[in-house]
Amino acid sequence: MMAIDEVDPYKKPAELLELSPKGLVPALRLNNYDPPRALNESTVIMDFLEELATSNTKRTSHTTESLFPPSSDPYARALIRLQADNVNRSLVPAFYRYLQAQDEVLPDLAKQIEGAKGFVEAIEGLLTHFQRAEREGYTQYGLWHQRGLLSYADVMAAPWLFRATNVLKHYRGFVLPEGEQFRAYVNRVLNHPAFKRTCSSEDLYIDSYERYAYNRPNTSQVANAINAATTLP
Ligand SMILES: N[C@@H](CCC(=O)N[C@@H](CS)C(=O)NCC(=O)O)C(=O)O
Repeated sequence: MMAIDEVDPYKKPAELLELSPKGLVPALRLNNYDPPRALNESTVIMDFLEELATSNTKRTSHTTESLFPPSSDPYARALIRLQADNVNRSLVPAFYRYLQAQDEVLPDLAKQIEGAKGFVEAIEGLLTHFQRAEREGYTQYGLWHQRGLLSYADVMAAPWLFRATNVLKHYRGFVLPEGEQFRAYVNRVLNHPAFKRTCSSEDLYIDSYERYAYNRPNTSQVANAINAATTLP
């Protein structure tokens, strides 16, 4: 049984710091240990939950619940990991660079335009990975397939595509790139019940991301890392 508690990572409550040393979300408390143990880092948590599901259900091969192609096809699994890697190393930093870009003079929006271009390029980079999966015969891990499931890469991409539709729209007037396949993909992923269960209200996102939109100093470890052009925490 798993319970989702919402905490504010910008306030760093003790209950979060106990689980995640830098006070970043997400974090997972494992109550089946005494005393409880914890894990942090989104990719580590995802891998842990996937392996837990595999061992609990004695899954030896791919079932309809897996985030990955079957273990008998390591190449297909690697393609999904490439997609996810692209989200972590390109899409996420491009999202923050765009949102944090500040232009003093209104008609001169050069930095924000550059930020928007960088974010769109990151989306296009992700799409080339989906197209590659399709081209190489793994259509169910491409954009077009109407599978009922989310893949490991979809789970990584969805929060940022979602924030593009509310936070970036609100603060930057951003609209996601056109394209029938891409829009169908975004709709499918963002409306997936499993993804929707993890979302806060749109107002909460807009409120939390205000610090980035105005690049308020020392209000976020992520923002500081983007400003210093170092790796994200
Ligand atoms: N590498 C970490 C990054 C987690 C992260 O940046 N979380 C953000 C929210 S999306 C956070 O907690 N920010 C608080 C802060 O920047 O101080 C992961 O993938 O779990």
